[in-house]
Amino acid sequence: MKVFVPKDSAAVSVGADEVAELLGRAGAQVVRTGSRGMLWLEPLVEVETAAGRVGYGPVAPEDVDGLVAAGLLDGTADGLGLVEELPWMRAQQRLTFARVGVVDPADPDDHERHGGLEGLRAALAMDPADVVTAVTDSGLRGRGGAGFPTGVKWKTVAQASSAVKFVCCNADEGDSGTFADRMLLEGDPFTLLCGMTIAGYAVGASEGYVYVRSEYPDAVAAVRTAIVAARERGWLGDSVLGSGFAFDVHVRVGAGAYICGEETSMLESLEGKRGTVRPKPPIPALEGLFGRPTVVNNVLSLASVPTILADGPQAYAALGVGRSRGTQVFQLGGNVARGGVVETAFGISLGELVETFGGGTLSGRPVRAVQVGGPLGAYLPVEQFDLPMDYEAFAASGAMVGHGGVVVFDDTVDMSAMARFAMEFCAEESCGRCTPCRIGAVRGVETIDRIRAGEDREANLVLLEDLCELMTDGSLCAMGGLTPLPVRSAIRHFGEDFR
Ligand code: FMN
Repeated sequence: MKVFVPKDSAAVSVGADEVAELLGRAGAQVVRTGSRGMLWLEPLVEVETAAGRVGYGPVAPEDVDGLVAAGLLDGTADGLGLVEELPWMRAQQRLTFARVGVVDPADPDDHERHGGLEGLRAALAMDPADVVTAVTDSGLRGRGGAGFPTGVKWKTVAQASSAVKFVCCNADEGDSGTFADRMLLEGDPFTLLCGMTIAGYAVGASEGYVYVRSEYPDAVAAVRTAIVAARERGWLGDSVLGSGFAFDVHVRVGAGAYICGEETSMLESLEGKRGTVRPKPPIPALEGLFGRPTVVNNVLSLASVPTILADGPQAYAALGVGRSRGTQVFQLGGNVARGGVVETAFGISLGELVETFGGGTLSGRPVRAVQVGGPLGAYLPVEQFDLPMDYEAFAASGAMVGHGGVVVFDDTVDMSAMARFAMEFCAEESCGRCTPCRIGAVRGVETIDRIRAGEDREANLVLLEDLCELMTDGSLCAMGGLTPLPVRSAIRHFGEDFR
């Protein structure tokens, strides 16, 4: 009987490799997969049975002998039951993550058996312009943070006249509390390659780059392995799936700068230069990598495209609310009882994510604040838990959905310290190209320090608000432009921590 053990680095960090080895020695046919995203259950071992996969977790190395003696290898030992039936899984709509935790990410046959090529096949049978239209009709918006409509971006690149165009996948994933890109790269890299190939076909590009942060060595290895296998299969190369369309993908590894996730810095870095922000215009869609028209999309945006092409844009667009269509892969982290990945249609409330899926705090203390959208996202109090996960609803509340990271804090958090951290982070990570970000963040730390020390508090709060306004309006990119979001939200919702 097949036994599945994640090779995902989150699972490995809590002993999955040892568990896999011990199960192998006990006679199991071990298949290494990605993680289902129920991180509190890792290492989660799954056993194939006639009824489906039965789960056991978390399994520590010292648990293996006992579980095997109790019947784990044929799924009869007492465990969690069928993994697909667990409430956490049943309540989700896994489209982008459909195969993550299910397939062996290094095995192209497994990918194909699980329907992984359907989207690419469908796209190659269409006119490239129709592929762009399908992505537009799906309502897909960039999952990297800004939520820009993917179809509009692709149309701009498709209509640009150039013999050379590129598709660049942004896998820098620098936002604190986000890990869905990594889990997709490690757990289902062929889906990303298919998404990039579809993008290339749609816009007329023949080369793609995946820009991965250096902190993700396992993801880098997984994508490289998948590229080699895809080339051998003819899924990449001179004639993708025999269509005559040529496309290849390369991996480039970053060097640890948060700003290199900003798309123009990423392009500079890809060109071998120091990652600093380029002024826009020109936009990357017209003058991107090496000055050529370039699609820059996040991992999750590109990895959502195959399912859109396979099932049709209407099926995707049928999910969600308002202008936030389809599903988002939310990531629960911080002080949360059940951390992990929740892929669900837009419109779920923040409270459902934190309480129903997350189970409240890990510490057991009351939730006080939640930061949504990475280090540049707003802090929200529990009074805002009925806010739907929707780009527009969040913007109207002075917050942002961003890359879908949700970081939970209990009532021991000092929000003036978190506001200070936002400015400190910006000062540390600013590329230095523009003054509001480079100098403003340093002045922001100093001002918050004075407020925290009780020096001229009211005057310094006014000064801080002035500084936030200047950074928002005057920064070259969203690094300095969004840093005021966590600062202002902390003051607005948790003003008592500044007094
Ligand atoms: N987008 C990402 O996909 N990954 C990142 O790590 C990332 N980091 C960013 C960091 C900063 C400071 C800023 C301002 C933006 C960042 N972005 C990141 C957003 C990108 O600039 C860009 O909007 C995105 O890659 C476009 O792809 P999408 O439309 O598919 O979201």
